[in-house]
Amino acid sequence: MKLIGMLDSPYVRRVAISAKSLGIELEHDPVSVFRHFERFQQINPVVKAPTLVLDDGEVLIDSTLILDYLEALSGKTLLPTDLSQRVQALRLIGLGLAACEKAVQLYYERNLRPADIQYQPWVERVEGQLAAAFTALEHELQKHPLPTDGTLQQDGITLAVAWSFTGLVVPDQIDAQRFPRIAQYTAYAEGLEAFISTPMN
Ligand SMILES: N[C@@H](CCC(=O)N[C@@H](CS)C(=O)NCC(=O)O)C(=O)O
Repeated sequence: MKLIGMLDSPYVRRVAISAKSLGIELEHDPVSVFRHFERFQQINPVVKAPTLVLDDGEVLIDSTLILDYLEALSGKTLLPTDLSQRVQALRLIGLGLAACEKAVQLYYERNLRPADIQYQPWVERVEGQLAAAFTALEHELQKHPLPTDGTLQQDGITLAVAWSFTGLVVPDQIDAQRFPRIAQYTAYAEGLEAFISTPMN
């Protein structure tokens, strides 16, 4: 199985880290959706990262769907089976993915759109949504701290990947004073082998 996409994509990184946590070995091909657009197109005409190419040639997209497949394949899960704990984890994952999406939008807005046609109300809307996602995540961590005992689950992986990615691409949106629990959990996760061996850059 081959994972296509650069690790500076939070979606690719969460799949790569999760695969390691599930004990699945993936071949990794760091094809860029921008710099290697045509090569990516040959693998997946939609050019979305991550793309997972299965051994039989079938092509999957979307990190959450790829994780669904990898969990089914491994017979393991990175989600709690207890329903109320699962709701809590799904809430964190949804907020983490929203933060990734907003950070990506902001990055594209700042780096792909020419400065003279940037639309400030849209930029402010996205910045507000990104801050709202981190505010909600911080609040959740205050209510239900994540374990820092050397283990990793999907909620912690997604949260830490989202925070690190935001710091990489739109660092002005990151404030460890305002979101200390997210920053602290991310520091813990980034110190684990699965994260260290899956660097963003
Ligand atoms: N919901 C998707 C989002 C994937 C996504 O948007 N990836 C970005 C890279 S970070 C991408 O493919 N960008 C190229 C494009 O959308 O044209 C997932 O979870 O995999």
